[in-house]
Amino acid sequence: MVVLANPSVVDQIPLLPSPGHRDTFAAVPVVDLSRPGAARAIVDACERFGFFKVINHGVATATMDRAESEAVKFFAQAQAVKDRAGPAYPPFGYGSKRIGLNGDMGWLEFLLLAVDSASLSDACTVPSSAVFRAALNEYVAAVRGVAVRVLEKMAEGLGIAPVDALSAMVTEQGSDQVFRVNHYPPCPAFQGLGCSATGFGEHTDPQLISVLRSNGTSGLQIALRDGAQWVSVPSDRDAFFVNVGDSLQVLTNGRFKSVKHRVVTNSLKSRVSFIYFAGPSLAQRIAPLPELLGEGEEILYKEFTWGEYKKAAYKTRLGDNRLAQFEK
Ligand code: GA4
Repeated sequence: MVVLANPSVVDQIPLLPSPGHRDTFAAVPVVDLSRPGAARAIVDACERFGFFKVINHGVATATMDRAESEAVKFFAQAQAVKDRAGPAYPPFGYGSKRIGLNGDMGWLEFLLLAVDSASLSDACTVPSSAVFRAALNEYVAAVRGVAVRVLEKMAEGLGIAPVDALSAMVTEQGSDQVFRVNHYPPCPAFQGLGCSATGFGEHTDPQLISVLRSNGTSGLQIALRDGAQWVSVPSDRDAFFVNVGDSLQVLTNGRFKSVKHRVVTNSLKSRVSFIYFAGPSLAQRIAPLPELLGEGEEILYKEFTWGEYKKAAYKTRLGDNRLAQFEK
């Protein structure tokens, strides 16, 4: 056996089966945000998959393109320059390959950023380029608007009043919103071997919802039937993809599914994605909404605050079932 004194970084990244054509999720639920049926369609998709695609969202293509091209420029800089914007933990900034604090690794580099109200938090000076910051701020304001509209439609579809019952958790002062820019460079090392490097390992998101937009490179996969099958989501740079997070699963007492997802790297093309994580304030109580409980329906979760959940989440590994310790 050959023992390498200094194994290359790619050896530390777990592998996944390369996606094939048969794994394509052709039936991604599509919600047209401009149509009256949107509320019903969102609820249906959240119950079935915890995942859907949003079209006719009203965000200008130029806003998305500008943010993307500035992100590409940022990641094209020399490693030493990017490292000056790090480390990502704690609590915000540039990171590479290490995800979280407990040893998870992926074939990516990223910016993890705090959002305050509708723009990047001034408390975090990364990214320092005024042009990149302005482009991200414009994008963040727009994507947050999409998240708010989705949460309003969701409340309408669930029949809960007032219309901002869910969205207010995200728009109120002190809400814990996070923005992530991910860059997955191509990884040709395993080309032709039937496997690919893990970009971002399987996990569920802890927040209420996450809103993702990527360039034209595929790689996102979601789990169907509780992880029994992984399907690839065809990329669409003009759309947003929304997934249900753990907190929304609890608020709906399990009616909506916090969907497991992951990213597989492409051997030839780089993938750039933006994800806005809509979280509530640290003090927000997360418990099934009484209006949604049927008569005699059993409450599935112990009560907790978002702050408690977040603290517990940072002690876990990426792929852990974080809700398990809060189940009754
Ligand atoms: C997953 C969703 C978001 O990307 C994130 C991630 C966070 C991080 O990268 O710091 C976590 C992960 C995410 C869940 C468990 C913990 C925390 C890495 C990790 C191992 C920003 C988030 O909020 O939770």
